[in-house]
Amino acid sequence: MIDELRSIVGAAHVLTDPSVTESYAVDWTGRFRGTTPAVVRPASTEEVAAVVRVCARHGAAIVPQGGNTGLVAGGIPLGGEIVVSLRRLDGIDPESIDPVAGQLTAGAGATIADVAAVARHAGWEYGVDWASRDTATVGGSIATNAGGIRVLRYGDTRAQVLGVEAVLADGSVVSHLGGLVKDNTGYHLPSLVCGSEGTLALVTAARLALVPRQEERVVALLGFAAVEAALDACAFLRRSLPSLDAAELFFADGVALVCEQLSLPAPPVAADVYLLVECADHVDPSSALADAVDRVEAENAAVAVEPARRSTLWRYREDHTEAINAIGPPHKLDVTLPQQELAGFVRDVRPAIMSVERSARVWLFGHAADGNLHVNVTSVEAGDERIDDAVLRLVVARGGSISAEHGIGTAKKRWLSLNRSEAELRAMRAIKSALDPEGILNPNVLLP
Ligand code: 2HG
Ligand code: ZN
Repeated sequence: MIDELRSIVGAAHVLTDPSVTESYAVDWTGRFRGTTPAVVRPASTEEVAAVVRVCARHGAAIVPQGGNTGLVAGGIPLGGEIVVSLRRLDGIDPESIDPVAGQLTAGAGATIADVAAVARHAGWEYGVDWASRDTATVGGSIATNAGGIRVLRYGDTRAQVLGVEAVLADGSVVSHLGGLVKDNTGYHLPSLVCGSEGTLALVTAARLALVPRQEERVVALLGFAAVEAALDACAFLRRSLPSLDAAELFFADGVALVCEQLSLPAPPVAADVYLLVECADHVDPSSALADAVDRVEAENAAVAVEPARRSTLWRYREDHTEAINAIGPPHKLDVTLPQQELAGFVRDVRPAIMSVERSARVWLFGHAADGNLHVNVTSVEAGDERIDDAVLRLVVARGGSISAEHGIGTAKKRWLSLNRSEAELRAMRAIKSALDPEGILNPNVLLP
């Protein structure tokens, strides 16, 4: 089989040496490690289709992989699968850019930063963004229906995807890249593929909707004494600022860790609870933001307009993931709560974890306007699922979801039934077996 794969993509693009395949077989955090007989790196949709056909004929399971920035082990060969890396499909055809409609077609391997740069050049922007933008790929973002920092304004990845080209489990190709905004012709395969975590198809390209470019930006870091005050402020800013682009929540201990691990100076604002907000508009949003900030109960605030100063403030939030990983692979629990439950959850989650494992260190940060909290737990065994169990049950007891934006992967599939009824799981399994009857596409993720 390996020889057949070599004849499709070229010998140089079938990696079998374990010292080379290793980086494809371990997740970004280092918590999940698998093995693979081969990493295959096709460069076109036709090559992906041919690779899938060979794997299907041999009954070999496939794990599709993009930038390998996923946080739930959805792209790691934990069952010894073949890894199909889509990174070489990284083109954004200039011909595909429609500056009138505000759309482009990107290959699955193009990074989120690539899409953003091309969009900006065409006078538009890409509406989703998050810290791993330079590595995370379009294909991975569709597979996970990634969220990020601008969901409050533009929605998640699914909301940007007008069409996809994808290879199905039998090697056939579905391609719907016309970009019609209104196209009511039956089942919407792009929506189905979004969030399917590589279990239904391998996305090879996507038609993406862009959003108007907002030239003028301002960032404010606000400090609060309590999470309730920060969340009230967030709600007020959402109501009063149509230009609100991001609203991120984090805490003093996380900021101290970021400063320590990444050698940053202390932030200009000292507080127990932080809200970082960004506004973007065609006209300078600074005074609108300043007026609104005057009316919330912030203890103190720092404002940045210049790009370099804006990114300095953002680092206190965006560097959490890296700083936490620097002290050891964390358990990552990416959850959503109903807005009314978020403050109570923040209060309860730490004691709930400590009651399971007293050595645990708990780091909280997230996307305030989406009710999305990232609960990271360090100083516990990688395999100690009691931690995950305690957090996820608390989330569900408060009416929340066990995955907000990272997906289920293998890390959370044990708990999927906390959020999905037997009838829903049956429907999901029926879809899976209709599209992948032999179960070769990412067989170890999502469905328990
Ligand atoms: C973020 O919001 C990402 O920064 C990563 O979703 C979250 O590291 C995490 O747990
Ligand atoms: Zn996030």
